[in-house]
Amino acid sequence: MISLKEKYKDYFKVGAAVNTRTIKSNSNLIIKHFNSITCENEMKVSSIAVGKDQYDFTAADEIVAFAIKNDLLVRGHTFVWHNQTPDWFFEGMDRKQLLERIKSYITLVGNRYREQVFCWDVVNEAIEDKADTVLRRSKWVDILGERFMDDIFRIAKEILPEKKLFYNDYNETNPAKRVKIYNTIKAMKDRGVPVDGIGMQCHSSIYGPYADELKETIELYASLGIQIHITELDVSLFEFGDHSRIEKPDAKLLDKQAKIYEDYFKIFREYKEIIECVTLWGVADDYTWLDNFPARNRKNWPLLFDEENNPKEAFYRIINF
Ligand code: HAH
Repeated sequence: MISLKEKYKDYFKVGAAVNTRTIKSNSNLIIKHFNSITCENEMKVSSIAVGKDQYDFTAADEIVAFAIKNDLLVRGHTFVWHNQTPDWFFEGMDRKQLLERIKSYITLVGNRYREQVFCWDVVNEAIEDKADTVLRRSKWVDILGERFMDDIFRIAKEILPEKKLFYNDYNETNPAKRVKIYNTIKAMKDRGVPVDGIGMQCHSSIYGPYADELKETIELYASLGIQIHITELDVSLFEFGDHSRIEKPDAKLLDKQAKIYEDYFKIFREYKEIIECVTLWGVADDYTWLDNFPARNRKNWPLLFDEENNPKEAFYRIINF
């Protein structure tokens, strides 16, 4: 069977989110089909900065060693986020102190994985979903101020000048949200802030967003003269907010999913000049974060390979072109 990364070698890198379990349970698939990986959780601040001046690199090191051994690149995910960052990181910090703290954190982690990590999600999900606000309220904004992303990207560029630095977000095709993302990144670029690309997470479902919405969004972001990465692609079988269950997906559902993947990848190929990397948020349906989100313990089947690690209809549709 042809491999994804082979098929797409003239288009973009193909990546998958992994963790310390899946690099074992899905290792054959990862090695055969992908040339980039992202740590699902292991490079998040809460995984590494386990206590004040206490760092645990065990899991991230294990995954990076797997990447080195198998010649895979790594997307770094993520430095600054309102989520999965311990409270003590902010406690008693004024602006100057927090900037110092994040600077030494980025230095420590950025340097440790310098060889293998080719880009970083420097800031994750800073834009608000609700229509009336632009910036999401967070400790970062509270302490550093409205232009905290300027500071963070400048610091990251100083430490990691040779790496591509990304702003990453979800609901990125939503018409109101994408304009806010566009305006924010545009204003940063106009101020000379070193942001190299936008990460479109692409957590989707068979109910959308559809390829035309994706295309409009890619066009909009690309007009900023930056790169785009698809960073967390998966296609849920449930509409967002629907917490119902199914026993096993039937051919009709899997066909709908395959059609979404097919349409998406057609667009991705069209924009290969600006899309450098397309990453799926998992490897195979035997493990996906969507088994616990947004409904706990509700099985989902959002990826290209099934629970037995065999290719699904979606896989065939994206390699047959
Ligand atoms: C992403 N948030 C995060 O970037 C990633 O780090 C995490 O492992 C999973 C998903 C997505 C998200 C969403 O789709 C809906 C609401 C909040 C966050």
